[in-house]
Amino acid sequence: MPFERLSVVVTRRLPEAVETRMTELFNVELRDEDTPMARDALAEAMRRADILVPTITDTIDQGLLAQAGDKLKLIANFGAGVDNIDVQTARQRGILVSNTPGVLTEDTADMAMALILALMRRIPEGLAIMQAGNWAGWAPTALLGGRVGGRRLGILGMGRIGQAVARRAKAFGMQIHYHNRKRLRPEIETELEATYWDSLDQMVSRMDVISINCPHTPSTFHLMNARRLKLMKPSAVIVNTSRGEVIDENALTRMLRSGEIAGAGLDVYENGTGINPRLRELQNVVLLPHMGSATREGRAEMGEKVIINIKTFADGHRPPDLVVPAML
Ligand code: 8YV
Repeated sequence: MPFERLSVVVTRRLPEAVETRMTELFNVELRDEDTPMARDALAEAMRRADILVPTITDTIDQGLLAQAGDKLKLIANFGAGVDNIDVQTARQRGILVSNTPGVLTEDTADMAMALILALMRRIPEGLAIMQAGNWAGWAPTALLGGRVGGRRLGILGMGRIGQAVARRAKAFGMQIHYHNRKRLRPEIETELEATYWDSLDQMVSRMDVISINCPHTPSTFHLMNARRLKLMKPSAVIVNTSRGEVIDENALTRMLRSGEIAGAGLDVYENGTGINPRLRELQNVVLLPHMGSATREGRAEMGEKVIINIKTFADGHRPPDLVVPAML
């Protein structure tokens, strides 16, 4: 199939350079508006496209896949996480799914570290005082945070991003602990000076900081449920740069309000933009609008990955970043 003829539908505005390159290579339909595509428009796009390029704001479930046209052969997700796509059903219908792993690892890990620092050193509170013109000058007891060095960091999900968080945290003098489906190779554990915990419960109960770095799958949904959150030390904080669904947001909010957990740094939320309003009222949280991978460089590289996946597929080969249900 010559790829010039392939019709590609992109559901969101992408960086200009990515859109330009796609226009040169494919018969591409781009969006003018930068809003999530409505479900009926998405269904329509899936009927007329050979290849769909969605993002996290498109939920491609069984219902939509059932309406897809025979033409649709590849869903080349602009994003690493694929929990917005029913990969299993897509596969059953002969539709391949690819993603963009690897290129947002370092940026996301930077943001996890930024959240840890912001929380522990109370940066948003300091900023708020300065912006309100309320600074009365230095005081020995003002805005005291906790020292980051020496604290125990428990990383939940020690894939590429988890390991990148570990490298950064180690440089800040933190002690690295982790829980993962699979234990890391000994040489990586040695390099990161990381302690493996087979029992997530035991790890959670002993950490000063928890960082969520696992993908959202049926088995990680609410992995940090009310029972596990209760195991955290009252002085501990939790950061999440992965997916909101891994934490029971309502339970977390309750415990932050009651002081059972000291703080939370969140870049992602259980129900997208529908954030628990009580969470927004709290002082001991740092809330960001899912910007962990939002660098110009990262977005350009994500675009390149999408293009390579499409081109490789069009050339009759397996896309390099093919997602197979067994990986999930
Ligand atoms: C992306 C992300 O920006 O790639 C991911 O999995 O979480 C984000 O940082 C987003 O998913 C784009 O679709």
